Amino acid sequence: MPDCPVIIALDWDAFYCSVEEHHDPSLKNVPFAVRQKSIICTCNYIAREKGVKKLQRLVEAIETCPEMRIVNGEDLSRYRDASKELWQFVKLIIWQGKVERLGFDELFLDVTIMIDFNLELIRHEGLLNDLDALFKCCRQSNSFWFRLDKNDKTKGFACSLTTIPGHFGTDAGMPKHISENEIRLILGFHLCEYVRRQIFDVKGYTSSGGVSTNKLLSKMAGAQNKPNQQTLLFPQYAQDFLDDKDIARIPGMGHSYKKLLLHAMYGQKQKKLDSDDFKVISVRSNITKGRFIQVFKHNNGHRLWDLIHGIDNSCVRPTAEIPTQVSIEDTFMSLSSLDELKPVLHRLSESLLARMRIDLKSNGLWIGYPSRIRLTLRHRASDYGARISKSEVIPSTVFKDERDVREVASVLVERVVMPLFKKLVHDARSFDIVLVNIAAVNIESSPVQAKDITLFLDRQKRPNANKILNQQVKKSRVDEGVSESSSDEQNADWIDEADEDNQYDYDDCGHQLCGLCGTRMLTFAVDAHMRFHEANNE
Ligand code: DCP
Ligand code: MG
Ligand code: MG
Repeated sequence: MPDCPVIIALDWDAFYCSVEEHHDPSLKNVPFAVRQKSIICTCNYIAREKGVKKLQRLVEAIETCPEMRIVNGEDLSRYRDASKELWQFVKLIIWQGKVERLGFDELFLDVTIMIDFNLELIRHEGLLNDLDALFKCCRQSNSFWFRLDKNDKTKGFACSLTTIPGHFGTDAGMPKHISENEIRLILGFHLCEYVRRQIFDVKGYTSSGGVSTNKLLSKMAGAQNKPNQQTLLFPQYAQDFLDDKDIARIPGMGHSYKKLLLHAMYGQKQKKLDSDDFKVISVRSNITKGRFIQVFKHNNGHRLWDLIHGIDNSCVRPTAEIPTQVSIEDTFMSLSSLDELKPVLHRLSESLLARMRIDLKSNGLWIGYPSRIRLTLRHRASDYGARISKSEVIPSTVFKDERDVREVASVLVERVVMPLFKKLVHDARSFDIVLVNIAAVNIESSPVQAKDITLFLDRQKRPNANKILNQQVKKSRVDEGVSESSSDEQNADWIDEADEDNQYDYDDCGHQLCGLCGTRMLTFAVDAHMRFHEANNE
């Protein structure tokens, strides 16, 4: 059997609450929730014990637990900064920085090379010669020094190869026959515990962890036991583990795909279904692969079919230090006049600039230089999800920190955003806009681009800069024109969801509208919110 990858998934416990507790320690040990508009986006575990639920309406949550304290969580800066800090901390432990961020509070760690190295050490100690015998020996005798540094023997931690520091994913427990792959996963499980302990000791955050052979299985294993616990899932038990789960829990499936699928499987009889009919086992046994794939468009069928069988070939893609774009977005019932539109453009531009100063600066210096500003709109009359965009070279004034954000935002609106709007909306007297997104794109790590932009802005004085500009314009044509997007497509591939977040693609208050109840929420949290609806329906 080939060597299996070893993947750790981490999810911070009651993340926004933990961040708030760091800010205000008086919140520790009392029930409290973080609110965004009229919804509880999360609550601490003390509140959960009293019956409060994540994504509950504020009014209902207060009825459930009147003594609960409420913290406003509409400004996401604190959460974003804490999320970045924790990710960077974990990256220091994991070789080659193989750490991918998913949303604010989840990480995937590919620790395969760390495990390979340590397995070799175990081999040298002769411990792999008779694995079954090893497991029959006294536990204490199997103490192993897990090395965290190839060149420094002193950096590491002690662990016992036959001890499982947490839960098994299924009741089957340890496999009967132990091979090297089981030892690899056990080592990964010890590493997971070490990383979680370090995060707690140094940063004060608790987390839940999952260890298995791919991202899907590790993530789902991690969700099995919370908070502050970890779960190990051996791949031979993956199908049993998945079969028992509600189909909507498969990342990328979500509420809308589940509905589609159930309709294809049971047609109008759906009302009589019970929760067993929603399980993965039921889907696998009641629909053929061909029919399953037919139900989903855009090639997602193949991927989802693989996922429900525990197959996930997607790699852990280390998240780049610098995002590929920073964007701010908001949705509206209707924007149909310039009087309504202009304040919106100012507000979004201001938020974008503030965001850029957080995401693209480190230790007071710019580390990412976007070369263009892109405006994206959605008209009410357009097909569902159709967006139109155009971009323009960024003004150099954006990088002048000494200037007030409001002042710079006015320059941005006047020089770039309004002209882009006029290009996109041919008749500025007649429009009906439901979505506005302003983004800083084509972000490079080198300031060379920014110098080029300065040259461009002064090109009348320095005509040679036109050559550089033309090259930039050609490059940027790629992101112009019409781009299609719908919530289903965004949910279609959970790895793409991670990409969205890597792009730091946030709306103004970090919200998106739920199509079912109109609640506003973070884009990456839509799936969890849909599960909330679903739980209520069942
Ligand atoms: N979040 C949000 N809106 C949602 C879902 C989540 O704003 N619809 C935010 C609040 C959470 C954070 O994202 O703190 C992470 O989401 P999780 O689902 O991981 O929830 P928690 O970390 O709060 O709790 P848990 O301990 O269950 O992971
Ligand atoms: Mg969490
Ligand atoms: Mg999470």
